[in-house]
Amino acid sequence: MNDIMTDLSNLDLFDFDNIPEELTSIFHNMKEFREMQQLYNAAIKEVYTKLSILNEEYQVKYDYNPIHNVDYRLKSLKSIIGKLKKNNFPLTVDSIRENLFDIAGIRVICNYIDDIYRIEDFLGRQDDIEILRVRDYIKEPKDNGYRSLHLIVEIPIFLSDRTELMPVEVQIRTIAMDFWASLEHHLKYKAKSEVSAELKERLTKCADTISTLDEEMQSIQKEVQH
Ligand code: 0O2
Repeated sequence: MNDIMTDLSNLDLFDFDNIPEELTSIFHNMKEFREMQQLYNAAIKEVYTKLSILNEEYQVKYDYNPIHNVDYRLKSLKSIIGKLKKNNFPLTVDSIRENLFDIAGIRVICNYIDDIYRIEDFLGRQDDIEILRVRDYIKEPKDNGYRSLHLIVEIPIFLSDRTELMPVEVQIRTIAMDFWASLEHHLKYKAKSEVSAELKERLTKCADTISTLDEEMQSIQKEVQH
């Protein structure tokens, strides 16, 4: 697992001399926005630490790591604004807290499918974590073939004068699912020209192949363990 680091800025893409009228509410409350970012960052650290402890416990007890690696990110202000606008939510700091649940994001990459549900179960058993939402795109893949388990979990952050409950989006998937999602994301957002229907179809077929591969790897791994 990679080391956790802190980046509370995410503001470098903004031209502070030319802030559009509609965004003045957020920018005039920049102190509040930064305090909110700090809370989300703390929430990422808390969940990350729990996952590290689980992985270490498995390593010591069973000589096995359910987690291959963990990535995390704070949603950038640019994409926060994009999502608020897309959903017609007010462009205010309060609206971010009330309407968006993926400001803090953690992606857990596992070797095997069983590990994904092991991690969900582990998070659900934590006294201080509540699972607010589950979207299982493994049992019900998206039409394009996207597979991943998405959880919104809520974790308390203990501050000097109060406790804040913060949501974190946890995406859990296998290495193979992640491999597929990276290419699909790249095609969707980065490809300069329109992606052809033929290419999309090939990618969806790849998702099915990857799913079969994941199941077969899981089955072999189970037999080896026995
Ligand atoms: P980014 O930059 O990854 O953060 P919500 O607003 O959470 O209620 P949403 O956004 O539809 O509704 O939630 P969902 O379905 O749980 O998916 C959210 C995230 O999952 C996306 O974040 C992606 O990271 C990932 N994801 C979902 N569908 C796909 C897909 O078809 N392909 C790939 N590659 N990733 C997917 P964002 O919002 O795109 O932004």
